[in-house]
Amino acid sequence: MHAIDLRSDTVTHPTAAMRQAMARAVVGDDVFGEDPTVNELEEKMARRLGKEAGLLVASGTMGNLVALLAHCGRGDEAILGSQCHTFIYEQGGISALGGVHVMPLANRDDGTLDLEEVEAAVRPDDVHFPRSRVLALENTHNRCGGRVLDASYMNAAGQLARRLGLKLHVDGARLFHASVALEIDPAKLAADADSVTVCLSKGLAAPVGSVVCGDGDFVARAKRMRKVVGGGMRQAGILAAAGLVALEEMVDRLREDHFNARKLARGLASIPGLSLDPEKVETNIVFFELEGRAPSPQELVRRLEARGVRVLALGARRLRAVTHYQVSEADVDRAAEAFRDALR
Ligand code: TLP
Repeated sequence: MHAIDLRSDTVTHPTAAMRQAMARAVVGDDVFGEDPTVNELEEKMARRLGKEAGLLVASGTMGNLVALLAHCGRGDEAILGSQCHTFIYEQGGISALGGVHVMPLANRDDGTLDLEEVEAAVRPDDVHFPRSRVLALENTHNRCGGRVLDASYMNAAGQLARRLGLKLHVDGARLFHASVALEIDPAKLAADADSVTVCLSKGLAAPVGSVVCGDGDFVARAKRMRKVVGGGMRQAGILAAAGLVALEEMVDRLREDHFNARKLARGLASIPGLSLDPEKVETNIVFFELEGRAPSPQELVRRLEARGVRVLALGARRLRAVTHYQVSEADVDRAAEAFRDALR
């Protein structure tokens, strides 16, 4: 029986249509701006998000890095969530490589930041302080359980950022998951952002790549940053070809992943020793905690592995399961049974 890999949606393999498109892709040197397939992907993604321009980058991490470095100079400050990917999982790259100071604020349960706290965190103009330059949000919010930040919150955050003279960056690694969950145009979620990173290689199943979108001046600055971190790729149309298929064929089906995640969450919630609220599972990410006499997360991971199910331990008592293209409804039922058996 095949293994059910719920560690992340990054484990998805390219579809047959992607592999065909990659084989046929027309390419050129993208550092010269001459790869027609890259240009097409960047234009289509920008249009889809209601932005002027796009930039293909190697990863979500690189997308956030080049976007934030395009907004900030050395000694500037980024206000962001203490649970966000950029703060926790990107090696502090904006500080290490770009000299950008960070002001982390506690994320609320639903992935949002309290906008009053954001306002209070903005530095006065004083030689003692860094300059507050950008507000960064994450949608969906990974460590807050794939929660969705809705259009009215994004709009309020955008209005506040403009009033305070901050740029708004959105780590939309899973922005399409949010738009599908809310049943709204992704451009509505991105409307107030000065920049957005969207990933092709998570739930959309492309092998490599993210696209950063914003206005033309922003993208020109981000492109310089991409080059200096060694991210200028040559015949990247091979990758962009898969990205175009991802954009055209893989977005609407995300609702299946959301359905499966909710189903998995209900299954897990009924197992003694596991604690979670399935009603809070809005997209494809399910976080849960071990309670009582349950084993350690690492021990549970081992027991599940022996039963053909893979999940990630992401805290002292926390684990994560993520649904995606390669996980069917039947797999989710089987995974819940494996949990039950592993915790018996
Ligand atoms: N997240 C990965 C791990 O790094 C945790 C995962 O398995 O979920 N923003 C968000 C919100 C992300 O979840 C991730 C990847 C990234 C950015 C970075 O993307 P990559 O891995 O392409 O650099």
